[in-house]
Amino acid sequence: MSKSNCSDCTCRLANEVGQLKAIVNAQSRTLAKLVRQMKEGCKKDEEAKESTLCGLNPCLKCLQPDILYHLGLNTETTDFPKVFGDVRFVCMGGTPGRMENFAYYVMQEIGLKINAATKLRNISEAGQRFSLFKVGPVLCASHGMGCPSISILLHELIKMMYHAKCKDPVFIRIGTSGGIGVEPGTVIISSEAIDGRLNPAHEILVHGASVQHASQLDESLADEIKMCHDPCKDSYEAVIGRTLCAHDFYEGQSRLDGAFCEYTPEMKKSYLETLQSQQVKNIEMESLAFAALTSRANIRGAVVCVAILNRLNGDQIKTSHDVLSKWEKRPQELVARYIRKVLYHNDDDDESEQPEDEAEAGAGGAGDTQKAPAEEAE
Ligand code: R2B
Ligand code: URA
Repeated sequence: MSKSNCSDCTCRLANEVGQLKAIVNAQSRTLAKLVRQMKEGCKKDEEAKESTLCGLNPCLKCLQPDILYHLGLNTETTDFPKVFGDVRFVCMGGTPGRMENFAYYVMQEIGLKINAATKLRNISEAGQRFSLFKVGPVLCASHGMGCPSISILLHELIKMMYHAKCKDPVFIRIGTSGGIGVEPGTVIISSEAIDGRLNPAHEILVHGASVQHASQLDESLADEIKMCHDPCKDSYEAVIGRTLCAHDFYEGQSRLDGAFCEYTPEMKKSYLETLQSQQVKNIEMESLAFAALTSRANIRGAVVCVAILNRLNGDQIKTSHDVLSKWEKRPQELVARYIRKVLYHNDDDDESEQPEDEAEAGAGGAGDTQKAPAEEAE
């Protein structure tokens, strides 16, 4: 055997030993946790009887089965508590591809692994509308564009949390936006969502009448995510500010480059300057529905978006694809750090769950990651 073959082989063996070590470590952590739970008289199982969501449709319990049509799932063919009962974070973003990448990224960041030959499965493939991936306690979903689209997804994800009896799930939207007076590439964590009239409410028409739902976001969650930004190490800024949610990309955001435009550049300038004077930091298209629906259900919610241009300087997005994809990772990075922190540093009972180093964090819940999407959601 040549020298280089031999060192390749040693290297592969060392890798495999490392991976096995990680799996054994993760299993002993899980075992220790289970023993602790048994000692506590299965208190956790008792607590898991209902979800913590509030204000939901009282008829939900009568729907047998409940069909989550756009997710391609129903309560008869999927055991929701078993498959989704451990979900603690629901992350959503515009496109299926971005959310699939985020699922792999978060998997690595929270130290989970799947077999190299296995792929994460899109659990919602049958619905043909949204993509949905599960990585241990993290669900990653794509929501499409605009409030009607994210609203359908949220109704079905909230029902999923209810049927699965999830406890205090945190919902986070990660996305892109147009900045107002901020350097492109800045990450904006929304303090609240407002509409084009600067009202903090999501208006829907029910039976032809206007119904307004408050669009507040969880302030402490915004602060916790902001704290995951390191101004010394991160090469970009992260700020907390108000987010204007428009129902359109062009006229609704006062662009001059849409197919139609019935206002002047001066009117646009004046509107955007008014927004800036009212601490609006960015414009996007989903935060109103996201904030309204999560807060109605008593779910802590946050919106974390990168600004891909400064709207005070123009309308068209001229930044290269490569730079845009680098910027799009910034909200993902902060949110993954937040999730990692909650999972490994906040649980007072969980010293043993902390990853000792990157390799050992690797196997925590690997089987879980593989099974939930690939097998249990069938
Ligand atoms: C941000 O980007 C999309 C429009 O390009 C929209 O979904 C949003 O909120
Ligand atoms: N998304 C928006 O909704 N607006 C922008 O200007 C950029 C991204």
